[in-house]
Amino acid sequence: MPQATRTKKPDVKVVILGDMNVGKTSLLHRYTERKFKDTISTVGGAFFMKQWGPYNISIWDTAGREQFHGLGSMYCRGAAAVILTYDVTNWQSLAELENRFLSLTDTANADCIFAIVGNKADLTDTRIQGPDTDGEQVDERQPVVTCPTSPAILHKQVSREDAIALYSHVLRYKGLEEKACLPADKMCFETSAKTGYNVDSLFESLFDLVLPSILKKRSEGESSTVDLESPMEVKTNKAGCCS
Ligand SMILES: Nc1nc2c(ncn2[C@@H]2O[C@H](COP(=O)(O)OP(=O)(O)OP(=O)(O)O)[C@@H](O)[C@H]2O)c(=O)[nH]1
Ligand SMILES: [Mg+2]
Repeated sequence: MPQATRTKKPDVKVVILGDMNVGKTSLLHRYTERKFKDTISTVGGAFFMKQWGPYNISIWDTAGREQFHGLGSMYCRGAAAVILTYDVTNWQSLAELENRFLSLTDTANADCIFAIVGNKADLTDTRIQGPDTDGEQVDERQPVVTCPTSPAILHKQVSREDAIALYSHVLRYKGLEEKACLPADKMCFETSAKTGYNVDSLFESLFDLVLPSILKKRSEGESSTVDLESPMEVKTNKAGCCS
């Protein structure tokens, strides 16, 4: 974050949602700090500001734990994009997106863009276990070769087709015509916060896609200010209210 800039107006908001432990915070760390580091389960939420060309994008990390569920719709208010994140080794984490998280996006912008993201892809595919696979395309036709030092391969519980089906469901839930929306192919990602695989590609594709939303908002003259000197971390008390 540039030291010289005391305050910045976020032009647009991107929110990361998903069950606990799917790797939301790790994805944000990977993108913003270029590393995979230890995390503790998020309390409430926290945001990061990203400068994208002349625009400022706030990216909101949210808590997946059920006790913070009530806060989700508050974080989604006015969002231009929502990243619905699951863990490719955990079927339930995909189901939770539909059962628990989708309704939280009711407060997002009417033209909100949705990305479906299957994280922890390194656990199911040795081709993306290397440390420098950021953004690389893995050739699905190549055989998976397990090298003796690779971590064990886990069963992939969620296929890309499952993710695409969820994307269609999201569009139906929003009352949108599939043909008029961004194609599932473009909006379903598999990532690894651990190796960096596809992480830049995810965030940067979304940033490009929300640009029209920024221009629209600017033309409507909306604004809000965030003080970047005291990065905000919203904590909650036991009752789940902001403290
Ligand atoms: N192998 C692997 N582990 C990951 C990956 N991303 C996250 N993890 C691990 O998964 C655990 C949870 O990661 P977090 O980023 O804290 O998950 P979260 O979704 O932010 O969880 P909450 O804050 O509780 O909602 C940690 O032990 C991470 O190290 C990944 O891409 N690959
Ligand atoms: Mg977290």
